[in-house]
Order: sequence, then C-alpha cells, then structure tokens
Amino acid sequence: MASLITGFLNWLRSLFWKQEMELTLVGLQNSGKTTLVNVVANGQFTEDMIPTVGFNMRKVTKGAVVMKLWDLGGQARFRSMWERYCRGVNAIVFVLDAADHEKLPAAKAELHQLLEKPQLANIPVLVLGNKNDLPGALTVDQIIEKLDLRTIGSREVACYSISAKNSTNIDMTLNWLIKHATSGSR
Ligand SMILES: Nc1nc2c(ncn2[C@@H]2O[C@H](COP(=O)(O)OP(=O)(O)OP(=O)(O)O)[C@@H](O)[C@H]2O)c(=O)[nH]1
Ligand SMILES: [Mg+2]
Repeated sequence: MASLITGFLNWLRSLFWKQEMELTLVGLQNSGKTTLVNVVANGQFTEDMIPTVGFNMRKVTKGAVVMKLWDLGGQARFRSMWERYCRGVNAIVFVLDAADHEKLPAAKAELHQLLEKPQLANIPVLVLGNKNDLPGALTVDQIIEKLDLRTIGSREVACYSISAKNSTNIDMTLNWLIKHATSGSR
C-alpha cells in the first residue's frame, strides 16, 4: 500500500515538475558536439571520436529535465540540413572549436547564414567556445568579436567558454539552457 501511495505521489510530481527541452547542436566538424552530448549524458570523454554522419538523436534526463538533443553532422555536406533540424526547438547550441583559428571565418559564416533563416527567428542561441583546455583557445570576448555575435539581434544570445574534455563550465551551460529553453510538459 505504501509503495502504491509513493508511486502515485511520484507520478503526480512528474506531472507538475517534468520539464522538456529540445535542443539542436550545430557547428563545424570536429568542434566537439558529440563529445559534449556524451559528457552531458554520462560524463565520458573520448579522444577517438567518429565524425557524425547525418545526425544522432539522444534523450538525456537531468533531474526533472528531459532533454531531446539533435546532434548534427558538421561536415560541409551535412550543413544544408541544419536549418530543418533547428526548426521549432527551444534553443540552438552552436559549438565552436575555440582553438582552431583557421576555421573561424567558416564558423562565423555558417552561424550567421543559419540564423538569417526566417523560420529560426527568435530561437535562443547559445554559442559555446569549446576546447578551452587547449593553448590559444579564444576567450569569450574574443569569440564575441570574431563571430560578430553582437550583430545577432531580436533573440536571446549567450556565449560561454567550455571544455567538454575537462567538464569546465558545463553546469553554467546547463543552467542557461534550463533558464532559457525549457517548456513545461504540463
Ligand atoms: N582538447 C579537447 N578536445 C576535445 C574537446 N571536445 C572534443 N574534443 C575532441 O575533438 C574531436 C572531435 O569531437 P567530436 O565530438 O566528434 O566533434 P563533432 O563536432 O561531433 O564533429 P562532427 O560530428 O564531425 O560534426 C575528438 O577528438 C574529441 O576528443 C575538448 O573540450 N578539449
Ligand atoms: Mg559529431
């Protein structure tokens, strides 16, 4: 009987407290999108990663938040599908390899091209400068300048410097997402 009551109470609680969040991760190949998903899901970092072909969908539960994560392939041939998978999500997470200076112009162009799409207007954007454990990684201020983030208007935009490898600032990232990208399921 007691377990029945506990079960009922847990069910009731889940109705009121469960929050859902649907996110899409985009960014050039090798920036660390899949690594970040793995770190958020189970805290595991792997050096040898396989490039994402097409996309992966992962559901990860963090406390009372159920996150549906669309992890897209970053190679040029997959970028034309980014827009489709960003439509209607609660936030777009753009992952940048902050230590790869050569790819910065391409990252900037892809980000701005994506956010210009009318269907994606108003969707909050979180830019993550990943790999801040590597020497020469750009700081938040440098990323804001190099990616021209100030020109992105009429939506919530934030930028953090993280390391998926060392789990640096992952909590900050999740907190921002919970604040700006959750919609109650009830
Ligand atoms: N030093 C360092 N390496 C990282 C970090 N995050 C990811 N990596 C490495 O970067 C490489 C690419 O990681 P992925 O997660 O596969 O990159 P991706 O963005 O999913 O790439 P695509 O699927 O091709 O778009 C792997 O060797 C990872 O181990 C980090 O924070 N620091
Ligand atoms: Mg990947």
